[in-house]
Amino acid sequence: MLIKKPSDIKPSEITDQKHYKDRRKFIQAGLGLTGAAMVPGLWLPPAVQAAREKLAGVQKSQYSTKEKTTDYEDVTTYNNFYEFGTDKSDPAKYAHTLKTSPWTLTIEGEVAKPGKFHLEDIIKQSVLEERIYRFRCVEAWSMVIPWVGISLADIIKRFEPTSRAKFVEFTTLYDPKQMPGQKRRVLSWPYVEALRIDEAMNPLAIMAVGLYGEVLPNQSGAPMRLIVPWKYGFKNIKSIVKIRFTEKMPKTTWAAAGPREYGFYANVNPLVNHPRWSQARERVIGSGSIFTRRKKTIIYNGYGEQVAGLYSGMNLRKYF
Ligand SMILES: Nc1nc2c(c(=O)[nH]1)N[C@H]1C(S)=C(S)[C@@H](COP(=O)(O)O)O[C@H]1N2
Ligand SMILES: [Mo]
Repeated sequence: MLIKKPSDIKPSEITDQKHYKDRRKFIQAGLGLTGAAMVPGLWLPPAVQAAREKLAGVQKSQYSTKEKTTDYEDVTTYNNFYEFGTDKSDPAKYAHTLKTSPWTLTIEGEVAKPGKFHLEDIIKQSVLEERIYRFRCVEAWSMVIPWVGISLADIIKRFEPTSRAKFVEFTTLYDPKQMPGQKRRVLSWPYVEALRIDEAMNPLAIMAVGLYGEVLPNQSGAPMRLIVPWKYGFKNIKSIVKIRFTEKMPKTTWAAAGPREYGFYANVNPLVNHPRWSQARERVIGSGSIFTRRKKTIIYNGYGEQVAGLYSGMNLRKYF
């Protein structure tokens, strides 16, 4: 399913790809660098990424917003993926060192059917849907992104969680060779995120394997990342290798790094500010204008109808 038909590949795409790779090798050879070396300040074309592959058989979804989507260029060059550096432009430049195939997903903890699975097999058994979702980073910027995803609930059910499974924990790959940003201790690696199991089973929660109808580019969290559109961006963990079902609330990377700044729930809420900035408004990322568009942030990022019930009776200032 992830394999592109030869007829889909334009000859120009192949030559361009080769050209860029050769160019990169040439630049690096001149500087005496090896393939994975990071060169601050040296511009390298984002097209070092793998050839873009179309995903077949993607269905439309009733959960998609009709808002205008953020340009592909912005979605794939303005990223947070600290495993490849902390600048927004770093992931597009450096994430090509991540090898996304083959990819093994390990299922552990409170489930009847734990094990190691080939991601290809999981995807083959799944319905792929286009889900156009609003995306709101805790840094108060936002995008609208046409993901291609699989219902997280559908995936979870296959492993048959036990009655003790109260939380679902997700872990990103740890491999400093492929993810050079992990050589610096900007976060405690590997990146870990988690949801309460009822949040994970909500129909809005998906595992994204693509965007704009194509295989997920590495900088966007290939080959599979979590998307929970009513929560701040940092919950949307990328390049997942492990899903663990637990009875106790897992320790998550950002909540551990800054417990007063990043809560476990991280539900988008314009009334609960970050200690260092307001969450009332958001900067809409988009090209084509020198003016920065701003808009009001909506509670649960506008998905309250589907998710508010998960938090009824909870104090949202305490459980932020
Ligand atoms: N493994 C991993 N996942 C991650 C991050 C990260 O640094 N590492 N950054 C998070 C943050 S803060 C945001 S805003 C989103 C950014 O996703 P995008 O680059 O696809 O927009 O990814 C989230 N998932
Ligand atoms: Mo973020």
